[in-house]
Amino acid sequence: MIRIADEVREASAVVALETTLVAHGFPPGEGIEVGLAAEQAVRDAGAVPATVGVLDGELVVGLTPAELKRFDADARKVGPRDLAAAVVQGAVGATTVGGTLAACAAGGIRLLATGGLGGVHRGWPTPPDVSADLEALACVGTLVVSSGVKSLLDVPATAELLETHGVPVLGYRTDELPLFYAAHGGPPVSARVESPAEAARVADAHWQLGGAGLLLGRPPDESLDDVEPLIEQALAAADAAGVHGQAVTPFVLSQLHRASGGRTLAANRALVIGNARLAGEVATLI
Ligand code: PSU
Ligand code: MN
Repeated sequence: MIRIADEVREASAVVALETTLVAHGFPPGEGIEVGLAAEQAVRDAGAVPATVGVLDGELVVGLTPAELKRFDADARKVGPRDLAAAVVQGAVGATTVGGTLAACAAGGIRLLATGGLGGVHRGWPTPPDVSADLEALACVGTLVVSSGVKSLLDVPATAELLETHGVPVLGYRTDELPLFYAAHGGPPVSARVESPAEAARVADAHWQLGGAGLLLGRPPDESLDDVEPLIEQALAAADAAGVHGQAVTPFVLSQLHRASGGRTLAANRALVIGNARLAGEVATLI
């Protein structure tokens, strides 16, 4: 039911990569290219990438490039609740951070890289939408490297919920939780770290002390500081179109890519690759 690639099984430093951003986070074709570039960034840092997805009745940990190409916009978005049905029904299942964390638990993988974590949607409790990423992170002993929480969400509420779940929120050379496209303006992190080695030591200590998941927030290299009005427009458009549940995040991201003239697309791509590289660096030190 779970297939772990030989290279992943044998490596000492592994970074899991998710496939929801590949299938649903970018325009057709571009997501696969971003996924392959993230894999290369992990390798450049000296670690082995394990891209995760459901394919041909198995949860695959370490997709080949040819397999990754099958994760297009027709793929199911697969969170923790969706894994079993996707496996049994032979679906192409693009795993979210939460779904990918289940594979990390099965494969003993200590690092995961993504663009932005899911979280509490704006306006909670209407809709009562909280990403399953948070519950998974609370349970699985993996360090997730992201540019914080996607800013189309209620980021301060998400940070509070992470505290409730005992998830350390580390800032990579920053005191503020990055806001995905923007470096500044987020809630305070629970601790700041200055190097991959320090992040690795904190994660290791957290696990020795009985903790589970951690978040390491890396600010985007180039901060987009004028996206908030576009986010508000995109959320209103989602509402007007009756988009809800799992479809909200992909809908809003693609609206933003269009409305920003591609600037959010370029930023998203760069931050995914940068996060993969940092995760690779930390992985070699754990
Ligand atoms: N990072 C990106 N783009 C994405 C995601 C992360 O740059 O599309 C995905 C991740 O897979 C994350 C998901 O788990 O968005 C959250 O979706 P939701 O809000 O429906 O829980
Ligand atoms: Mn959701």
